Amino acid sequence: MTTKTRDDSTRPGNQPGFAVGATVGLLTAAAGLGAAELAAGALRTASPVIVVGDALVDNSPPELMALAISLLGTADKPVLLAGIVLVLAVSGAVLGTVALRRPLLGQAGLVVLAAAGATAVLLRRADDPGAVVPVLVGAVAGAAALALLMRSAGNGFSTGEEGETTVPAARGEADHPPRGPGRRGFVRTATGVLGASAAAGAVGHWLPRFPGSSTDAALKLPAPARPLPPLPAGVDLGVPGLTPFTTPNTDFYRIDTALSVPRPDPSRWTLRVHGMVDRPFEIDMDELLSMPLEEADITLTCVSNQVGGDLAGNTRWLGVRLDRLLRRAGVHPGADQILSTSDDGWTCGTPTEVVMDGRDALLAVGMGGEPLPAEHGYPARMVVPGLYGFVSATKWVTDIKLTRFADERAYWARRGWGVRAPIKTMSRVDVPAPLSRVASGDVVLAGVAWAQHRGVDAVEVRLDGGDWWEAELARVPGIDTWVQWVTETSVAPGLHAVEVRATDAIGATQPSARAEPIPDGATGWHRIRFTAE
Ligand SMILES: Nc1nc2c(c(=O)[nH]1)N[C@H]1C(S)=C(S)[C@@H](COP(=O)(O)O)O[C@H]1N2
Ligand SMILES: [Mo]
Repeated sequence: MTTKTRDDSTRPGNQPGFAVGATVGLLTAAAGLGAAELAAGALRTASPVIVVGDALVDNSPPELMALAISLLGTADKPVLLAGIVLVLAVSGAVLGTVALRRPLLGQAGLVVLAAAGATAVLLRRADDPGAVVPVLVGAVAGAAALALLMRSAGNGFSTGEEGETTVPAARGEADHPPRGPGRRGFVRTATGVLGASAAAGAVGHWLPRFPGSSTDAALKLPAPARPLPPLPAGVDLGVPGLTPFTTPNTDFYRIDTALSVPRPDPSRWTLRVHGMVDRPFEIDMDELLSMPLEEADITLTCVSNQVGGDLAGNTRWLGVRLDRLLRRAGVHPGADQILSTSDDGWTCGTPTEVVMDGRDALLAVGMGGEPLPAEHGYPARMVVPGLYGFVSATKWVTDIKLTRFADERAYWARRGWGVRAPIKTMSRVDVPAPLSRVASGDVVLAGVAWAQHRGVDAVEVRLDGGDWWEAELARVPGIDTWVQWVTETSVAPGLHAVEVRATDAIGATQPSARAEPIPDGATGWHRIRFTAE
């Protein structure tokens, strides 16, 4: 041991400082998390962090969730999970500091944390009591790491060399034989615990992706019985910076309450259609794929989309018509709600009359020429043109029950969101990008507009609050997709504002009044500013 090290570690009473306590605690938390993750991976059950996150999502006020989605969009999940890990880390640091002085209190704190975690898991996963095992494994690993680290810290920081054997650690509780391995020994133990925790966590994370547990691309989709013609030339204006007409699957926005992506096995997947029907039935993937598949171009939109937001995507879907499945079941009159449930228990209420009115409402199995990606509902999801996703687009769907709005309410309806939610007419400026700089003189203005299942008749633009003029519209394959728009104007150097508004095919122009997304979709004109120089 060098003199320097000795000086640093010789504190009054030879008591390890806060930094050591915090390190012990953080590593205890890391060990617990790593072991839990490993157990969850090995048992193919949910990670406790995810389950606690699910419980938080389910029980958080709808206003908070709306705020999180609109502020963070797709990043809401990683932020929530990072928050949980952070809370655990801070608790660990506090616990470690306490433990160095009062070891029993430290272990008791660990028991309390584990009990809280176990309770959350048992409440949220009542259907799967095995999900509590990773919490217990994590608690045991945490306790072991805590004991190990405390012994090592006690040894390392009681500077018992050359006859100083009589100096006890604080209050004698962390008292250990002073011929310990010293500070370097503590660092070694700490590094070992950290390495083992990280390795366990990484392996646990990687385990569920073993071949056989993940089922992506296992599905071979037959060709559509009624293929659509290729998209008409001219759907894409090709303006740089303008949202492409077709959204690649990898860029498609993702919104859902699932903190870990459900991965139902298509060979075991079934859809049950029941409730207020004459002939309830259950259908598996083979039978579903033996039915005629159709294609439809549909722009999906999230109700949480703010004016100017990007929670919308367009693609060519492939699936079985929902009205065909419902006719097979024979829907009772009065069953005004299609209550669909996903593999992970999320529910969605869709007006029956909308699905049955002849539009291309699909039980989709493919998008963008591929099976649905896991994040977008593999192996099957609903898509209904004209309705926001939260009332129509159930991913990982396994159950469809015909019922009445008066009798049952779906996930978001119970949380204060709308029950019938047709997509509101919306338009957005993509070019110039908000707050960008462009050369003065002629500038191109471009964007997208949508009014699904009504169609967009006109898009108007104005500069700096002046007169509205009509933009040029690109072609569209039908009334269920967005449309690109483009126009040109001439601007002097300086700061400028562009506003846009769309009129649907019924003749209704987007209102200027701003409304928040909750309960049934935002309104208002999108306005961007740019500088010409
Ligand atoms: N199972 C499940 N399906 C769901 C949701 C969900 O939370 N869980 N969210 C819905 C919402 S709010 C929207 S906007 C769309 C988004 O679909 P996407 O993620 O494929 O873009 O999925 C819908 N389907
Ligand atoms: Mo949504």
